[in-house]
Amino acid sequence: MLRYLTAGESHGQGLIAILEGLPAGLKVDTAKINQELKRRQSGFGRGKRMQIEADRVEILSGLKNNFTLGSPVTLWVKNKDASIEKLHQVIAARPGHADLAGLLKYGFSDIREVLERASARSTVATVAVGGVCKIFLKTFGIEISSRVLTVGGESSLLGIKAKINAALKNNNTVGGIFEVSAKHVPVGLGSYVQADRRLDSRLAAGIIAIPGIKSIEFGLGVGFAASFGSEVHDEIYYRKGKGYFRLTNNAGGIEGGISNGEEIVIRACMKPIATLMRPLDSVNIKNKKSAKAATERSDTCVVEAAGVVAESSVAFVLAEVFLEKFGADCLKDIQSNYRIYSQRIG
Ligand code: EPS
Repeated sequence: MLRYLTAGESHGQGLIAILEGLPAGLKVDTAKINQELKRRQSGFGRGKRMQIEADRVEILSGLKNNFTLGSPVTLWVKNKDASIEKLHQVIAARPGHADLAGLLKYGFSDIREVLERASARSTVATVAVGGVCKIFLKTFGIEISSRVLTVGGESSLLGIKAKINAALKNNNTVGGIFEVSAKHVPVGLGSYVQADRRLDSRLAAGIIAIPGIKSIEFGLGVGFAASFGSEVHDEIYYRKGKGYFRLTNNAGGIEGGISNGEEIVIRACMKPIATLMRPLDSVNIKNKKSAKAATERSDTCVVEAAGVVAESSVAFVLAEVFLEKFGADCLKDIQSNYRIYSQRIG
């Protein structure tokens, strides 16, 4: 079983993840994980915190001479801004953030106690975990990427930049849609036999857990709702040497909760960041009088970064189902199981 836990506050000492269940014998290059962390920090519309931090991972356990031991891998990313004890109180909840529900749920008297962990800074740990999973998947030729499709309804690069600039100028924020795809995923990962074994349900759970994600679709997605069956199902062909193949991929690489050998294609919507420098109406939690929501240093647009985080969520789930199918202790055993399976299915 592949699993992980993360910990850390936005302005605490740093972010940590313990990833357990990787096979022994995998070479882990930390430079590759750092590349992913850097990608997460990038993108047009990122805020000032990204100029302060230069996220870099340190691996504290689970490796010897850069090879996994099969023991838990501890990933540590230090925060440069670790000012948690000195930061001011927050007393007017931001609409759209975890602030109010979190405050009431945990019985706090300062919204700061909520936002420190609810912050999307926690996705540093998600991306560190995803970075390791990507290294594992690459061993089998599986590659995951993402791209921004729209921001504020605009799809051209110029339109997207203009939208983000307008948001920046007006102290506003803007969301959008990104697409994640996974190439060379073998047929047969996940299963229809139980709800929690379906590949699409597991991928959806991973992506919707990223702060700010409001919708998700696979392949043609909502487009299925406007079509006849004959127009949208991916017809099946076979050619000797090539095996089974399709000419279309409306299913987005998953049928019946199982990967079907085509590219996995997922799109998700990231809402505009809830921290607005032109704050919305809220309530002072001390005296219950109307107040403008708290303002904090934040980002204008994080759709590109959210795509990078989603790649990590996809990488984790694909590594998890891959290990379930092909074994989990020793990389060489997994490689040999994978070879035998590939020969069987042709
Ligand atoms: C983030 C770090 C945060 C925010 C952002 C994500 O840094 P700070 O709050 O110190 O400026 O930029 O947080 C949020 C979007 C949020 O809702 O809390 C990061 O590292 O991704």
